Amino acid sequence: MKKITKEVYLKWYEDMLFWRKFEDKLAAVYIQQKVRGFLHLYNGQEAVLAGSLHAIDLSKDKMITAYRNHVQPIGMGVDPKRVMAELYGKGTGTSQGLGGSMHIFSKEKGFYGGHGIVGGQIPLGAGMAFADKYFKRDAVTLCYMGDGAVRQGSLHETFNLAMLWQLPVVFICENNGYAMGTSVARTAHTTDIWKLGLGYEMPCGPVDGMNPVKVAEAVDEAVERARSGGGPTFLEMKTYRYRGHSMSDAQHYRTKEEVEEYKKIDPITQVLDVIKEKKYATEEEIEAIDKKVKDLVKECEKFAEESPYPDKNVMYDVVYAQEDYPFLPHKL
Ligand SMILES: Cc1ncc(C[n+]2csc(CCOP(=O)(O)OP(=O)(O)O)c2C)c(N)n1
Ligand SMILES: [Mg+2]
Repeated sequence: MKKITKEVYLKWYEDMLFWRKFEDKLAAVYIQQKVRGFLHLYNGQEAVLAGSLHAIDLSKDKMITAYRNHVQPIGMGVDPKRVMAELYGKGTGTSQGLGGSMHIFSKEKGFYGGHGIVGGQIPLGAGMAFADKYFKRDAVTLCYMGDGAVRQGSLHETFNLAMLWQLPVVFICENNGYAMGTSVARTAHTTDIWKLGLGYEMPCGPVDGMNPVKVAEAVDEAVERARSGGGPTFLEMKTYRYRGHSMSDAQHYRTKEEVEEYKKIDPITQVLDVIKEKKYATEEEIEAIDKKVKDLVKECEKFAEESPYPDKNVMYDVVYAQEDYPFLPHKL
């Protein structure tokens, strides 16, 4: 695994803080009705992304996830200004403002969405890995899902084929304890989700998803296995989301105390503690990072606010009538 140096800790701190503040800003502008529709925020789960990014090769590896998907593309290299513009429904957004919150996508940066159907991305992730294996491309796919997705038939059918064909994919369940308002314990006999891999003889295990070091180590091992032809892995990241399922969630299913307990092991605080303890940065240097993050969030907001809505003619480019289906080449 690439060494976890001082620079990595500082990058983790800056990245995770930026993702957190970016989404805090989204929550604020959502209340002002500048961002509409559904909005599912990632606050609390940032270590899963930070650790994963350390373990992959951004120049060739790929990522696909569910609808909690604003910060992953940023981690993969998509311009955050364009992500915020997409959420505002503006023409400068990643999908010209036509996708919105649940549908961020960037083929160029290896980020394949953004999927609103629970469990829908699981077979797609395996399909991406199948294509890479078939065309002999050296790439690994990270396929994320929530704890609510693992009881879908799509996961089980996919696990079977992914093992049969030894696909270069890492399945990562982000177990944040709840599927909307339903706790894992209310929907399954076993709350150890990682054990689902055992039935398929897929390498699997639990991971502390609040600590980017633990995440990086586990994902690195899985990515190396996939890259060297060893097939898929299933990891269960034990994590937590601080905000509601979406912005309209009154959160009657959990206590404030429970949320506060998890904030004690907050991933950003954990990383900052190491930075301070090992003297990786002075107070002034940390303040400079905080300011940089704040300024970048402001820049994203300004860009989204000032961008124009998509031209009406765009509608004619994405809705089409096909007369001799299925033989016409698909034009987007
Ligand atoms: C097939 C399907 N069934 C139900 C829904 C409604 N739904 C949206 S999110 C969600 C909960 C999923 O929870 P989880 O997989 O744990 O992800 P999290 O929101 O915690 O990230 C449900 C049931 C849906 N979008 N798709
Ligand atoms: Mg969940």
